[in-house]
Amino acid sequence: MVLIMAFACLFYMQSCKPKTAESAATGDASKSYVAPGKYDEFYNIVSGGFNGQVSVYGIPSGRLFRIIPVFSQSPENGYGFSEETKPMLNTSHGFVPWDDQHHIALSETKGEHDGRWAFANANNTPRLARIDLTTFRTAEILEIPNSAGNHASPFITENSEYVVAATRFSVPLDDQNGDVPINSYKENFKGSISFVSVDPNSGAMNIAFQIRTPGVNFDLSRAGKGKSHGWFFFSCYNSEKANTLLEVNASQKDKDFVMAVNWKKAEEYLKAGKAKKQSVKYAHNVYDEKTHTASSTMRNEVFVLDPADCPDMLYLIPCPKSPHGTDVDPTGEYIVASGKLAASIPVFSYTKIQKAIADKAFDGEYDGIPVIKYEAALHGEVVKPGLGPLHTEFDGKGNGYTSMFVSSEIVKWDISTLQVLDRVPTYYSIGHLSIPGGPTAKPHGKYMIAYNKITKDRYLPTGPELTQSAQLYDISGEKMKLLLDFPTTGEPHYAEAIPASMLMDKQKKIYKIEENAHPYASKGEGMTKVERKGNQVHVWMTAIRSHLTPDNIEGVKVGDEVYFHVTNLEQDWDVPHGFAIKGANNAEILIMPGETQTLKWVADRVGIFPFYCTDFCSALHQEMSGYLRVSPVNSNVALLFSTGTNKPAVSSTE
Ligand code: RUQ
Ligand code: CUA
Repeated sequence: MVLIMAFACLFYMQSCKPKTAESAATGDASKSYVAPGKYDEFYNIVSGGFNGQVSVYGIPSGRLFRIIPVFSQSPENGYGFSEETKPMLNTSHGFVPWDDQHHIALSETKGEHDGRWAFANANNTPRLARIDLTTFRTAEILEIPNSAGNHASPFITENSEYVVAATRFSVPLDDQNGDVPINSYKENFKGSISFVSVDPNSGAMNIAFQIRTPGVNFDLSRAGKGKSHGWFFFSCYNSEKANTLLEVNASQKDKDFVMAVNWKKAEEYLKAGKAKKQSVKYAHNVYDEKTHTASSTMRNEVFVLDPADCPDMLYLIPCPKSPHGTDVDPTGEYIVASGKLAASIPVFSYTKIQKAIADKAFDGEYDGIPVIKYEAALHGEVVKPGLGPLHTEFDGKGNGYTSMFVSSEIVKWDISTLQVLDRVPTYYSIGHLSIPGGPTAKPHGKYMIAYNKITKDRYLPTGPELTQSAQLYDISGEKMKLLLDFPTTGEPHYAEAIPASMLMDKQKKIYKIEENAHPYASKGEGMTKVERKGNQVHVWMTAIRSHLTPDNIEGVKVGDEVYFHVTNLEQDWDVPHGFAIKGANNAEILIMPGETQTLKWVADRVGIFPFYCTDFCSALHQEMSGYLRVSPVNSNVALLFSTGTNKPAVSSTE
């Protein structure tokens, strides 16, 4: 054995050097290598943080496939800029073109990924979005009333019955006078948890009910599953109800709480008419795949359950030191709570929680809600796991993996014995981590991805702002192994990963032109035209390799609002056309095969304005262009349009 080792050392010198990060990574590079023309094993759907978008990477390669615009305008494809998609970003505060996106939840059936939708949160102006995983486009956005800082969301129940959102900041309720002294926090500020139902066929979201809670701050949470299906576990901090210098004042108490919500019970109370109707204002935005157009509707009421009217619906479990995340293991029995400042990780037992409730093993109340005795709910603690535990994912083989922000590492531990089994460094300051299927009842395992907060010295420097980054680990063996660093776009927070086989065969390739129900669609070049309605000029335009119809437009006058309704006539996969015109001060648009999109453009001066296709679509892409003539306000140039024919010349000074 010694001989073999010595031989191996001689042969592979670097594998016997002390394990630096570099050697660990290069040693396993082949495991993350996806050869040209080969597909990745997983889609990794990653939050974009302050870019308000969601991005999609391949695992194990770390290659970036797509940036899905969700809560921010996208210059890449005109989302939020085109007339059709602007309503997606409408809110009760008006048009909000940029938000902060932190968490992802993939739809589930029986606790397992079903590959239908991804849900995403907007943190700042509280909203939930649903992304269709056949188009990788945002299908729906729902604003959340009575919320401020929609950080604790979205979390999904076992059959996607609900996506759930809890408020980060407690505030006075939307229908109350909010003009109160900030130091009246304890009297006037309330928390809120929203249960948003998901239509099992269409995916349509609707706020089924809200639960009014004490004025704590909510953080990451999980639905129960398996035996704990019907329950929800929210981490909460600031049980001190501090309203200033939270870094000190919200860390006074030794323990905050995990709030256990019996949502099946809440449903019963709702049915029994216990909820009160509250008038509020929130936007509901839906993208219609047939008209290729979004609509925004303002809604004005929610149903609210008050725990005072609903006994046995809420319980609190003490949890050390400002918990940031609560995670439920694949069996649904163990609830792992991570206190940002705690020196251990408490693991609660669902069975024990139920017994404690039955035995009334309570330690008094907090705002009228029973507090279960810590020891009565506890399965045990992971002792000395590292510093700053944040989030835990599972491999389905009985192990938990917890990210440690302060000590920059991931710790693997055994759920039943609570023994630490392994630890690996992350570079640096890991926030979330993701194991494919990690939050489900059936993790796919194999890999683990770390999403880091600091990258200093890992990549070529790019001025004051460095790239954001993720790291890929192999978790198929007993020891975790670092395979790859890959940069990400935006700040990655939470992410989920799903097997490629669940999504790749059901991708939408084109929109059928005959199904295009856009009111300004031109389903053939013969339908193109230009029409004036007052100072609005509507251009019914088509795009097909390699010309735009019409490509000569005259008779537009200074001050006119010109609407280019461009229909892409292609019926082939991967042949979008773009449209841009000089001076456009919103954006360009990108139109998928069979789709119609509209760019609004205002004629601000006399002259000739070229327009062209912005997507290199064919050998004659550079020829895919045209001209628009703008005449003075009082000119009598008639509206003319054509492609391939020269109309008789008209002078504007006649
Ligand atoms: S949080 S780093 Cu925005 Cu998800 Cu825990
Ligand atoms: Cu169409 Cu370039």
